[in-house]
Amino acid sequence: MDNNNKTILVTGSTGLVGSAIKYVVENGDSYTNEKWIFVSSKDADLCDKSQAKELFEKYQPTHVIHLAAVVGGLFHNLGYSTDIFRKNVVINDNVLGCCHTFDVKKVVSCLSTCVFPDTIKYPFDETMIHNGPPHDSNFGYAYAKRMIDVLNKAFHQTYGHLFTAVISTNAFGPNDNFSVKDGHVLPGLIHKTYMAKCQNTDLIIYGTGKPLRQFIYSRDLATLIIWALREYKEMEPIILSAGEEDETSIMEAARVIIKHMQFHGKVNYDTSRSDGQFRKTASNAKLRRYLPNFKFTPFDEAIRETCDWFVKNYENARK
Ligand code: NAP
Ligand code: GFB
Repeated sequence: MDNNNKTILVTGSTGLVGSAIKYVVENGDSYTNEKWIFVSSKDADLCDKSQAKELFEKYQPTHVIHLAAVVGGLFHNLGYSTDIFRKNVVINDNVLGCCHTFDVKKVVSCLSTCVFPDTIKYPFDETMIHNGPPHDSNFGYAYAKRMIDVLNKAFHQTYGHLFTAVISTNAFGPNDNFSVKDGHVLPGLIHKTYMAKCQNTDLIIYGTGKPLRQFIYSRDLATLIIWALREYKEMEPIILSAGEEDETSIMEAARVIIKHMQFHGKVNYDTSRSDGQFRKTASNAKLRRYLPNFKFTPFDEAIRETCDWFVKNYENARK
């Protein structure tokens, strides 16, 4: 363990991933030499360079976990690519620029497996990020995320900084955005199943249900991001994902949600809606070389916890 005192600033900490990091830290995964600071857009609008600078001046972080971003599921990405690209590029430039100015020792930013090209061989690995255009459904988000990798390399090449990134698969868990319009598939389906059950209506699943995803529970992702901050010394990114064998179809994921929500009504597929990228299978071989024994929460258990959280927190959940 590194015994130097650390002040760790977590941007985007009111979101799905940030709140999971807070949960993990507050439930025991914290060292005495670590001071954690969790911030959101209420503390500073990171699109605004001067607000970003004031935030860094105030907290003087030695380490940063950078999560703040405009984030959404497939249908949000299809509708708002301009806003998503422009805001995320500005947020990332402001945050990494401040990390440079304020001499931050280490930064871990969060990319997504949608950064990978659409047409390359599976599984993706960390060397393939820039090997071709991303899937058209989320090119704005994907290109903005790719630029974090470019900035990390540039800061390393020019100044020797250790600014790195993790690449997460589709995450879910408590405090997710359960908006049917803007959120990701699992929170969207949990919300829709809850409504269909309450209103005695059919559940409509978008698309064919055939696309495949590797889902990750936000609390597992949080544990791995904290590990990366403390232990991962490479500037090159690392994929944080369960194995390829855990790839699940949307149809199967919906079945697990329906079981835990105890929904007994009819299920229909709206095939006029986009399927998005068919698959984005990522290799976790690099992660397994570092952490061969890390245990991911079984999908069934993580979905049960998330459904329970949503029902219990329905009034205040983001939706
Ligand atoms: P989220 O739930 O939508 O949370 C986004 C966070 O960013 C919130 O805390 C929000 O603050 C903050 N934020 C947004 N705009 C901001 C601004 N202009 N200034 C300051 N803060 C701002 O997102 P998430 O799912 O936790 O995602 C966190 C990170 O993981 C993102 O970088 C995302 O790209 C990455 N990631 C997510 C997934 C996934 O499936 N969710 C997968 C791969 C990678 P407020 O609450 O104050 O608005
Ligand atoms: O999580 P999601 O919205 O985004 O999942 P991606 C989209 C898949 O789920 C498509 C199907 O195949 C949809 O047709 N689906 C079925 C639904 N029902 C629903 C529903 O009610 N809501 C939603 N949202 N989808 C995102 C990227 O891709 O992955 C982001 O767009 C990000 O940029 C994220 O990288 C991790 O998995 O397709």
